[in-house]
Amino acid sequence: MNSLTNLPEWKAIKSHWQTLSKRHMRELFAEDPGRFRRMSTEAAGLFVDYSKNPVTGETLSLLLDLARAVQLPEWRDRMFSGEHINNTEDRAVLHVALRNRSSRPITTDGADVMPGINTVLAQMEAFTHALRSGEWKGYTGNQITDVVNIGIGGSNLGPLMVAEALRHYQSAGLRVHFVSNVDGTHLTETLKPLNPETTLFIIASKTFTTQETLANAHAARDWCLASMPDDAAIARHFVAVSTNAEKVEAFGIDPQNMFIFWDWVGGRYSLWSSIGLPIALAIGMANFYELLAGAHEMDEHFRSAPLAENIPVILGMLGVYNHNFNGIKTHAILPYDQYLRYLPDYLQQADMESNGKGVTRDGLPVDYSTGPVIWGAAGTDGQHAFYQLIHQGTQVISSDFIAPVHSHNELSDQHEKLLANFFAQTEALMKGRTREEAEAELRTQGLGDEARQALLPHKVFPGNRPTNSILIDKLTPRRLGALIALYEHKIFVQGVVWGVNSYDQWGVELGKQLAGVILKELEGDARPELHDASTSGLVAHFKALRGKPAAE
Ligand code: G6Q
Repeated sequence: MNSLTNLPEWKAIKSHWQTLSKRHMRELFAEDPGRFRRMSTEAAGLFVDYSKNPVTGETLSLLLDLARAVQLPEWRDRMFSGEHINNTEDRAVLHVALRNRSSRPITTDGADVMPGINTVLAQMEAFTHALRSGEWKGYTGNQITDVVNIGIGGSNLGPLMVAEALRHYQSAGLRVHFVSNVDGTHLTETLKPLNPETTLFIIASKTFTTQETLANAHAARDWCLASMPDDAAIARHFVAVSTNAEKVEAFGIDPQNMFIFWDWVGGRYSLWSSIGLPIALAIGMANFYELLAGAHEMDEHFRSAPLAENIPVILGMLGVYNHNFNGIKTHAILPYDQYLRYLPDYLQQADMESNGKGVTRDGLPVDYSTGPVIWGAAGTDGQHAFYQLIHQGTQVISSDFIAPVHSHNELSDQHEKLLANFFAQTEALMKGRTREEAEAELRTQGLGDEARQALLPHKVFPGNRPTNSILIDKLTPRRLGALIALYEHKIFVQGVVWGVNSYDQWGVELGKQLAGVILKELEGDARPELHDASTSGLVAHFKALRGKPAAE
């Protein structure tokens, strides 16, 4: 029997919720004029309003009691001090060291990791300078104009999201592309407009054994060698980012062109390491350092701010509250900024791969719900698509609304229009629309009694949907770094409460293992006895059709 739900602090929140769940947020706002002031805060350039959650001051203090009961501050300190908190892989979790701009020593297994980190940063800086200045030439003496990052999961989503988020800072002369899917279409379509003589590939893989990445890397090498049939061309057009020097060398990449990182950097937490090389190439090393600095600012806030003022702690505990007490199973990420359109995808992996676990660190099944479903899209597109369900659907969904105060692209009053939608949505989700309000509105439209009564139920909105609002002065590298780090620490907080190891990913490993078995059958003899009837039938059907010409 797991002890979390038996903790007095957990039970106290449960009984508190029984009373509070009968209240509407409208009432909570009406009775407390100081609510916004008290339930909003700022750190590392991010302004966060969490007042539109169904909580009172008492709720927050009960949530912090729970945080203390599960030893959140102690776990946080264990992470920062390099303990092996990733127990199933026996590893430290030190992505915070990668952006430790103070260079304060951070040790794990008795050694300071900072000198190694700074050496790789210097190597990235030199390479970034050489490539962007044109000093680094391709095999035929041409300057590199296109960089293609080949990687998947954690070796793709972070750099992809950040490069897009900071597109404003990218140099016009160097384009960055990302190929992740083993579906040949992804690489083929990406390479179509490119010239091998001016293209550089980054093969990004922590393990350098991932099937999808290696398949794309081999195909990219063939593409290169087709026009420059000399192995020496590979040295000018391929670099690798990995922890596995042996495999990189076996692939044929010169170890001189390899950027290392370490096993204590989880894939989905690795954009701060040399996995961030495509980001640095796209926006320049000075901006990459800014990204790290913003994350470091948030790390310092998380490490030292009192729990009651600590934004990752507050958002993490509110998430637990909404998930486990308010019964909300899905959480939407809604950035009102086109540049942040990959943020929902990135956070989907960060959160769901970290906390989508059904056993505790000690391997005991949990008797409570963990990891919410994370999804979303950039506003206002989402408004014209799925917001309907958030407003009036039968399941309650919580959301984070994120927007910059200043846009990089101020066209007329378009930013005001965008933000008007942002504010209107969070207001509507909180307040809803009562029967009386809906009726009054219908009256103003001059509808007759019968038509009004028929429409009325459809025009009522329950409201009481929790939202957090995050306002960023401007989407700069520094602010983006802080925003990502905020979410990383929020995920950490929730993992500690749920007692899970947020840093392993056995579900991902399973996928890698199973696909390997079936691939052998697709390429050789099918072994129907290995599978259930459906899987065997599908494999056989696929193989039979593969033997015939495709329909035109
Ligand atoms: C992330 C996961 C997973 C991983 C990919 C790629 O935390 O472990 O998404 O990043 O499977 O792995 P490689 O970098 O080893 O190719």
